[in-house]
Amino acid sequence: MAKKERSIEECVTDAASVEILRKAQEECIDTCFSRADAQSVQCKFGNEGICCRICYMGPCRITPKSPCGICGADAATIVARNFLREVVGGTAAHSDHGRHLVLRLKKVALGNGSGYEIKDERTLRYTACLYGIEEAGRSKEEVALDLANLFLKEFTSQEEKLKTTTLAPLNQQNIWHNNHVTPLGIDRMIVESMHRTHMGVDHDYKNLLLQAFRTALSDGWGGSRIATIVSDILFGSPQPIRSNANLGVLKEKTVNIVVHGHEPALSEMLAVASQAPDIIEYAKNAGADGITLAGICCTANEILMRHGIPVAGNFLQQELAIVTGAVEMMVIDVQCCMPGLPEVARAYHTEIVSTNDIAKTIGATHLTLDENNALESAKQILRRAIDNFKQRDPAKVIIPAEKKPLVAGFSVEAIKYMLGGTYRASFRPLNDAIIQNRILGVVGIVGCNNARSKVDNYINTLTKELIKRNVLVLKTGCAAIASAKQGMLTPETALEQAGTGLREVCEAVGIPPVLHMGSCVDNSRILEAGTEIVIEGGLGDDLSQIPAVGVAPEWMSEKAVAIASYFVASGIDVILGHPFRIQGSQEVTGFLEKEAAGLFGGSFHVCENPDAAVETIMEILNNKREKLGINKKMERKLMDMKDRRKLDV
Ligand code: XCC
Ligand code: SF4
Repeated sequence: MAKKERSIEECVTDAASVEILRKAQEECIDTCFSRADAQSVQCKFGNEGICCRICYMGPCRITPKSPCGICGADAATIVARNFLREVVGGTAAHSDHGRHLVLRLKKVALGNGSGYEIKDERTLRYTACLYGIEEAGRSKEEVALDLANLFLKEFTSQEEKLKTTTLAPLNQQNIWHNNHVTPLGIDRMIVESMHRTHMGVDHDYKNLLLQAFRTALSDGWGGSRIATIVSDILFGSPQPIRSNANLGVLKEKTVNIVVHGHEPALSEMLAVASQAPDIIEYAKNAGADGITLAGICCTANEILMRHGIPVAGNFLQQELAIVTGAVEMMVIDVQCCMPGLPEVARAYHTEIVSTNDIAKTIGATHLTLDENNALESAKQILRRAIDNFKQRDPAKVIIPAEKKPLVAGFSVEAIKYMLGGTYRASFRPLNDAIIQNRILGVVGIVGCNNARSKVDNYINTLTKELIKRNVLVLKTGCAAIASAKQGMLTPETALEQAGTGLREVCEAVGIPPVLHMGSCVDNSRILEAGTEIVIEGGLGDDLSQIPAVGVAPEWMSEKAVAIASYFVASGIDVILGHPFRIQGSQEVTGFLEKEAAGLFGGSFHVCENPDAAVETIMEILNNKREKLGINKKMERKLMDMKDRRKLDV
């Protein structure tokens, strides 16, 4: 039975996407939305995690009649193995991205940077200190080389615990130690997990799930954290910066180039190259007014955070950007780039250019970056896009007017600075605001969109309600772009939409109530922020005690599974907008949704709509506040406010 086709308004929320999805329909272009509708009802066994394809006696499925696979694996084993493999997929993606950056840092340190350099020496030296690397009196290259080598060991180490986990609060480290989930080298965690999920190895669902948490920790506190740190060193630590988001950032008279994917190395070079006088000249000679570089997904977040490059959209707008008919080239690298892009592009003049040898797509032009001459390579790509400008068919172009202003760039360093000023940069004012009940807690809303649900709807409904209830919202990934498209990343929004306490703080500090902290690897910044809150004092000894929650409302990728898992293993409760594929086993569900809390202080909660999520989140925050003994003060504060209101009258 085929699923019924959804209306455009059931698929997307923002005006730009509505307009372009309509154009796609009129032009008979298949998109992820129509393909989602065309997929018949999804497999129940797959969805519940009880289909095992791990060996060739199978596939085996668990049914009331056959409660075990051929080898005797029961539902719990099969579900837990599948879950662990998803965590492995996510961890591998983030970490391999991190590894490439470390290798680049090493090249720069050795003097083979070929256009890349150490942009942020302060962060380099600060990081070196964190890891006990001598930096005083040494050149930045010497320090960078030691740091790069130390980071490489984080991937390969066989026996040593992951050093980066020592950046976590001490109590956190003890919790991990006591539960035997402190990760060793990242690569070892991934290989060991693949071994343990092979046919006939680890069958104890709890043992498998603990390994899932351990592997995820090697992502959040390892691969992702390293990716963030090295990106900051090479490309600069983000500072608040203004820009715009949504398809309206594309321009009618410029050559439009959209970068999409995750690794910032090439997009950074393209950002630099797009400003070069010879390139702008080249574009003008081709009859354009200049070049517009815009981003999709996390590449967008990376160059937005550091250069203010506008955002064309999030995950499910990648095809829509092409359907505008105004994109000369889409440059893709790794992760979240749909294999269907070239098919959409065929209807227009857009050229899809893949740039990473580990990620090729049939129908895309593959242009590898010349490692020895990165800037010239980037320029060649841009010239190729400019040459394509003349192929644009004006009759096929519709660029929506819709775009919203935003402020992004909230690295932990930037937040600290905004809160405390140059000389007293610290989280103290935030902790105080939480203790005084002006802010009730901090919620990280992260992750993807999903073509099976209405794009951005859950994310934005939840965000709005939380800031109204005096909760500070931290964002990354496509969830951050969702808020950007709603205009919620501007300080002005605070005045209009935030509750009184949160508004006071945001006004005083000059920040929006929704802070864009970067790409998906930058979820490590949320862990870092939580650590700062713990270290600042007054809100508990580890991340499980602070009033904080993580939410992945519309997630779709294995990376999101890994992220959610390292949040929970770090003691932070995580709300999922739709469940993991674990429902086929009560044991696994019980472990992840209940027992995990006993081990780490946080667990998973499934809330299928934003209203349920708000209630669950407020209850969790309230419980944490109660345990910290800061709720009493809330009553007093509320009384104060009532008194004041009387006076106002
Ligand atoms: Fe991909 Fe990072 Fe998800 Fe967006 S949020 S759809 S993973 S781009 Ni990471
Ligand atoms: Fe079936 Fe066991 Fe093989 Fe899985 S590992 S496919 S349950 S026989």
